[in-house]
Formats: sequence, structure tokens, C-alpha cells
Amino acid sequence: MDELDSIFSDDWGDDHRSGLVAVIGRPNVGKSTLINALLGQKVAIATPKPQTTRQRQLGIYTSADAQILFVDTPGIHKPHTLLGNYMQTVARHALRDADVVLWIVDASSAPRKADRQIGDAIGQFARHTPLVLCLNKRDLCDKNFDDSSHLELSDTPQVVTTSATEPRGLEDLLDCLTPLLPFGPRYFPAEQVSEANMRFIAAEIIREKVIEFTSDEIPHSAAVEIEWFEERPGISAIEAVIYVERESQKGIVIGKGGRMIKRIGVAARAELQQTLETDVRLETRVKVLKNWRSNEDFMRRVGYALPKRKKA
Ligand SMILES: Nc1nc2c(ncn2[C@@H]2O[C@H](COP(=O)(O)OP(=O)(O)OP(=O)(O)O)[C@@H](O)[C@H]2O)c(=O)[nH]1
Ligand SMILES: [Mg+2]
Repeated sequence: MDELDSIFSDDWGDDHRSGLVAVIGRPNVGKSTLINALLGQKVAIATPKPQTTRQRQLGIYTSADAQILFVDTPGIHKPHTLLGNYMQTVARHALRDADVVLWIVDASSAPRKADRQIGDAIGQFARHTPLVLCLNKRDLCDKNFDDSSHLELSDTPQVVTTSATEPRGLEDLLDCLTPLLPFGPRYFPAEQVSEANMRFIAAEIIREKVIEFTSDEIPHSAAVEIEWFEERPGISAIEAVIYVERESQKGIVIGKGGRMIKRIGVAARAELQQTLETDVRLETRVKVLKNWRSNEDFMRRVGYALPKRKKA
């Protein structure tokens, strides 16, 4: 026993807390924006269009007494493609693995059936996990905001109202989450905010600009593959391909006289330069791959790595 005690000694301090907080909710309620605001840095792309986040992503918040590993997840929705299935699988597993569930709802609109279904999913996959209900987008509500319809979504006593963009309520949210985490060590150095590698970050930044500047089906139909990434002193060279599903979408992403692809490139390059802290040479091309959202091999190639289906 003495030996075990020395192996498992609590040398991080008895009262340090750490663990996974799964950030769950409908698409577009502000999950990624809220994580970025809590960290004071952009770790996940966020856009006004729903279904922006496609993968599990960690946002690491470190204070003197806690390390909170925020798990950003795809918004929960009814999937129509293999990509949609992948996104829902990611969200479900984040729920299962969580030490605490942070359920974000949009306070500025009445709760919908989809919100209630998320409540059911939490009951099914994380029944015994502490739950915090976060009413976000408070800045879009009336002064005399009535939260009663949102409170009916859950009987959790842990409710926080926030605005990720103002920002407001973030300290309250951290104060609410921290005591719900188990005691544990720091898993990452204090200065680390993300696990993502630069290739992934570059692809996401380019995808964010595509989503921001285009409309209709394009945001859902776009995937970005980094074909070449080279960091040299003072300059990074990146070659990226934007995949869409139809010729007509390719025309939209390129734009009249190449104007749209230029706009996407200029905005992405500016942000990449800031992130990489180097000059960036960015080349972007657009390719069509019909129905790639149901193409397992391609999805794996661009990081939507569904496990291989078992043969019956
Ligand atoms: N006014 C206001 N807008 C917000 C707030 N939080 C997020 N938004 C906006 O809501 C939109 C969606 O934000 P995201 O962070 O991408 O939402 P999400 O829940 O991560 O969405 P998915 O990844 O698609 O599931 C963006 O335009 C944000 O700027 C808020 O508190 N107030
Ligand atoms: Mg998101």
C-alpha cells in the first residue's frame, strides 16, 4: 500500500480539478464562439451558418486551481449524409465521455423540439453526469428576458446566462463548471489552448472563409484539403484544395472573373499570417467531387474519420 501511495501521490495538490466538459447543443447556438470567448483566443471556427463545426475539438482553459478541457462538438441535428452521421457520432461520444455536460441553448428564440430531443439524448447518454444549462445570446433578448420556457428544458439547478459576443456571464459560467469537475492533475501545459495541428487549423480557416462568403448549399458542401504545407523561417507555403459537390458550386466558389476565390484567399491568408506569425504564400484551387459527403474514403482523407464498417 505504501508503494502504491508513492506511485499515485497527489503532487498536483489535493484540490486541483480537471476534466472534460462536453459542449453540446443545436447547430448555431454559439458553442464554438463561447469556447473561443472563454479561452480569450480563437481555437474553433465559428460562422453565422449552422453546422459549421464538424469534428471534436479541444479548447483548453487553465487557471491556478483547474484545467477545463472544453470539447467543442458538431451541433446536434438529423443527419442526411454520411458526414452528418459522423458529426452526430462525434457529439454522442463527447456526451458519453464527459465529466460535465454544458448544454447551450439560444436564449433569443423559444426552445424547439430539437432542444427537447437534445435533453432526451443527454438523459440517455449522460444521465449521471453533472449538467449545466447555458442560455446564450442574452444580448439578443429583451431587457426583461423571461427564461421560464428555457428552464423547463431541464431540472438541473445549474443555469447560467451568457453572451459569447458581448461577452457576458463567462466568469459565472467558469465558476459554475469548476466545482463540478473531478479532482485531477493538469493534463496540458498552462499556455496550451488547443491540440490541433497547423494543417488542420489552416484547413479550418480556409473553410471558415468559404462558409462566410458563400450561401445556399455551399457551406455544407465544402471540404478543404491541405496538399502542401511548408513552414520556413519567416514564410509558410500552403497549397489547398476546396472541394465542392457540383460543377455549379465550383462556379460560385470561383466567382465571376475569379473574384470569390480571391476574396476567400485574401481573408484566409490574412488570418493565417496572424496565426502562424509568418508571411504566408497561399494557393487555393477548387475541385468537384460528386457526393463526397457520402464517400467514406474521401471523408477519411480530409479528417472525417468514420471507423470502417464491420462486414456482416
Ligand atoms: N449576438 C450573439 N451572437 C452570438 C452569440 N454567440 C454566438 N453568436 C453568433 O452565432 C453564430 C453561430 O455561432 P457558432 O459559435 O458558430 O455556433 P455553434 O453552436 O458552434 O454552431 P455549429 O458549429 O454549427 O453547431 C455566429 O454568427 C456567432 O457570432 C451571442 O452570445 N450573441
Ligand atoms: Mg461550432
